[in-house]
Amino acid sequence: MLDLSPDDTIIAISTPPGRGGLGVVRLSGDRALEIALNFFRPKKSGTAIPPGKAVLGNLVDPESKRPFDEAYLLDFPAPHTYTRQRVVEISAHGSPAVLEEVLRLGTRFGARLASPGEFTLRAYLGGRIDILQAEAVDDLIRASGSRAARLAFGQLDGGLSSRMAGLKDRVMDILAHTEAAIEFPEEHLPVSGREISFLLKALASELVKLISSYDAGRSFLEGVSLAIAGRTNVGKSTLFNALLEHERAIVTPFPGTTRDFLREKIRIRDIDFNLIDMAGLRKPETSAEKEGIRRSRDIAAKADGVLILLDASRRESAEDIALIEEFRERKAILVFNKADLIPKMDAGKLSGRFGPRPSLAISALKGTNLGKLKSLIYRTFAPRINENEDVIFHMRQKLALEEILASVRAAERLLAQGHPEEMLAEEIRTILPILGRLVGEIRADDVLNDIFSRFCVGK
Ligand SMILES: Nc1nc2c(ncn2[C@@H]2O[C@H](COP(=O)(O)OP(=O)(O)OP(=O)(O)O)[C@@H](O)[C@H]2O)c(=O)[nH]1
Ligand SMILES: [Mg+2]
Repeated sequence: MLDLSPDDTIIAISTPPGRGGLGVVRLSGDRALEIALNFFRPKKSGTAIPPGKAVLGNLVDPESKRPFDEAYLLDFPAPHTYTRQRVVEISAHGSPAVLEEVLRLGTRFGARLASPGEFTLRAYLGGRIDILQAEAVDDLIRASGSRAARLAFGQLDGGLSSRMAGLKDRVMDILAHTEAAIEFPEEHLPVSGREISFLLKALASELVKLISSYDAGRSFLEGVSLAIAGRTNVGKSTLFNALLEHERAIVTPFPGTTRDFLREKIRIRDIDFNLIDMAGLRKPETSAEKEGIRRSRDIAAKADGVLILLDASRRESAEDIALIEEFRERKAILVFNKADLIPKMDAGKLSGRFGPRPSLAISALKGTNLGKLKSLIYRTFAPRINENEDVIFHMRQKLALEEILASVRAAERLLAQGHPEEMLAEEIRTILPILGRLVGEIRADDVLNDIFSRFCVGK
């Protein structure tokens, strides 16, 4: 559970685990500097620590008085800091042994080891950022590419928060109109039902837009999952390896080679694709293969996109057609493999058969057209995001917005059915606490737990 009373001083290594040129330990809390000065000695003795300025010194074992590293100390007094508390950063060499010794000494002199995301939690509790911004901190750290990072930073900078503030203004406006309609007698109605209906409709369409940005947002952040589906022996594993540019999956001339699925990341331009190789789809010969095929179908059904791989050196069969049919409703590319051999398959007929669908002939073995395939994958499956538009990255945000949308729809119905304005106002008022929880104005501890448990320690 999170510690929601930020009274004690916390300490953590803020740089990633492992060895490096530099390693940073951070403390936050009233006693941060006092604790650090138990084991940090400025080179120039007797100097006071000036706020916000790096001071060179030694890290010293307080018992033996022996220095164990040289380090810079930075003291940031409250309240203009990340956590709004006093923050002290110690930059030493990036040696796990040194950094752990600093942690040990820090806790010995009264600091507590920080839990994941606890610095950011304090920034939220201290009112420096809202919950959307706290989520964006983690998104920024995890961002898979520069575009995702820019989007996350935009949210950290308050972009999404001000969008939500805008939503709240709209809701308040509608509420004011509705309440005015309650207060004024019929004949002096300053606002008409039509006006309120117009405002509700505009609000609903803004919500729909934000909600529908979730899929693109999520694939932006986590990558797009892409399953290579096809019958046995068409060259799925060969293509998987060729796209990864290393021999990850086993390839043999015998059908039924792959049983368990394999998942690896490839990067095309600024997007990560999670590529999945899997068992060939056919009538299984063993129970292991049967289970492999069951899992493969399951994965292909959940993937964001499918590469339907066909062996073009063989005449199309009923199974090939059934396979294309199976993915009829999915975002997919038809890939005709083994183009280095004499073609037997009527590619034109197959790709035309199920409506317009991108297709390409390749040779996974010889590497022919793999560059073109990558471009086609990007064009077909990369999320389309206009960087000037807000996107949401989290299911939590999507669910809250859907809840709000449901209230707006309910209000529209009440209005259309001519129910009294009091009922309308009551429905609209239910939106405010949902918005409050969404941005964190209303604290929901279970939500906080959920969000911060995903963070890394030291952030
Ligand atoms: N000529 C030619 N042979 C290929 C090509 N791609 C794959 N092969 C061969 O086809 C055979 C099967 O390749 P795999 O990659 O194991 O096929 P798979 O679809 O993963 O097969 P399963 O895992 O059994 O479903 C191997 O002998 C490959 O060398 C290609 O583009 N051209
Ligand atoms: Mg295989």
